[in-house]
Amino acid sequence: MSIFSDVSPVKFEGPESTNDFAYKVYDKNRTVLGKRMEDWLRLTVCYWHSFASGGADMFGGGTWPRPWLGSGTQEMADAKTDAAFDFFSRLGAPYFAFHDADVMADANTLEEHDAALKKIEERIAKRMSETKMKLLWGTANLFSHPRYAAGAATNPNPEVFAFAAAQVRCILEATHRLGGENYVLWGGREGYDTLLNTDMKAELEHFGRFLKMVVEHKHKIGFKGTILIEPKPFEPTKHQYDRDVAAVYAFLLKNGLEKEVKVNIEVNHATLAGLDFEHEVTAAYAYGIMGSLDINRGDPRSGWDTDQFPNNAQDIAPAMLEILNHGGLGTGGFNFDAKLRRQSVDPKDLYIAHITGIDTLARALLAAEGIIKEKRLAALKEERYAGWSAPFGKEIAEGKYTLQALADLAVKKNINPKPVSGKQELAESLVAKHCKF
Ligand code: XLS
Ligand code: NI
Ligand code: NI
Repeated sequence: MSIFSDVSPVKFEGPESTNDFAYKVYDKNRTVLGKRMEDWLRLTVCYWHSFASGGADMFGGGTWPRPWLGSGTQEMADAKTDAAFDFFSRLGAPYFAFHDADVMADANTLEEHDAALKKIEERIAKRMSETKMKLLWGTANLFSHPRYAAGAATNPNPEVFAFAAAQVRCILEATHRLGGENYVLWGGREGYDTLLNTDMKAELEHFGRFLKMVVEHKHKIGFKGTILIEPKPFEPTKHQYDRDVAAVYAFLLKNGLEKEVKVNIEVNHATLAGLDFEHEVTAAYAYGIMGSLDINRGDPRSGWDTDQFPNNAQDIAPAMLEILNHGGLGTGGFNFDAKLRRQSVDPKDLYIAHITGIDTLARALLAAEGIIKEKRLAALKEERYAGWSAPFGKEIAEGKYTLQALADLAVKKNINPKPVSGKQELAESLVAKHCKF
């Protein structure tokens, strides 16, 4: 029994249902383009916003009843674990994700840290086998403790770098033992507040070194999951080095890690970077580094990481289309790195938030299926690029011409290409009409 025990396991009841605690669209066994909804979405509940936080903001303390928060004892960590798994198993999402600090009792030294994490890992493993929950990813919190105020891997002090290495070793190994399918690094404070006191070149080199050590260790322990970097442009730092997918790709290339590390893209981090979510997803596929998603949105006007649950399928449909066209996320999933609003003090609010988010993803999935089955959008794109599949286009792309040879040929043939419609309005209408569920 926990504060989340009042709701019975959430079931699919269909679009006509008026039950707030039922799925209207998410039907895990429904087949979408040959794959079950559950297998496309790989839905994930995050630990930190829902169980390890009371909803405090910079203007006031926590408001949500989370009786285990505050003391940091083993007893309270155990109670938190049990409540979290009670919620997970009733919601019916198959995955969860956590930071080391979210789950464990407080520790003062690295030795205590190791022991406390191992202790709670036993309980998590037991609850996982009872509930059949799976771990999408584990991660280290390398940004909350005061020692990380100037970053972890990019800290001016190598001892902080070493402390972070010790922390990552513990949680990477725990993630491996718990069958985690990915390991995430979000560089919360890997950036700067002012360049006046920052050696950017050195910090970037240290950041690269850290990542190489993580990858080496992953192979050493035989972890088969994917290592993911989560890009974000700023907050808490003024500038974060892994600001977007393109910056991460450049960083990976520079360090020879482009085949080893992928990205965990968060919707609102894209918004904060001034990019569309579908831009980041499309870029990640184009660079070959698509990994996983944090599907929480922001508020386009606030400029903050407000971590809200998604509730608009049409916003997500273009990215979902890209994901379906690539056959899904591989080891990745859709993680709700999202939190309730501060007034949502009823434990049941957490169910409503997740159910709405999950139904929104299911709607976007069905919209993408409709767009693909209709084939018109794909045909529009194909037609637009048709010249590149014809012999002349192919020869250019394959490098048959030098600039001089191509210029000579263009002059000789007196080519004079006419503008053609990009059909943007039609493309947009072909998406909108499928967002009807
Ligand atoms: C913060 C990030 C964080 C990561 C995990 O903005 O989204 O929650 O997902 O450290
Ligand atoms: Ni995130
Ligand atoms: Ni975030």
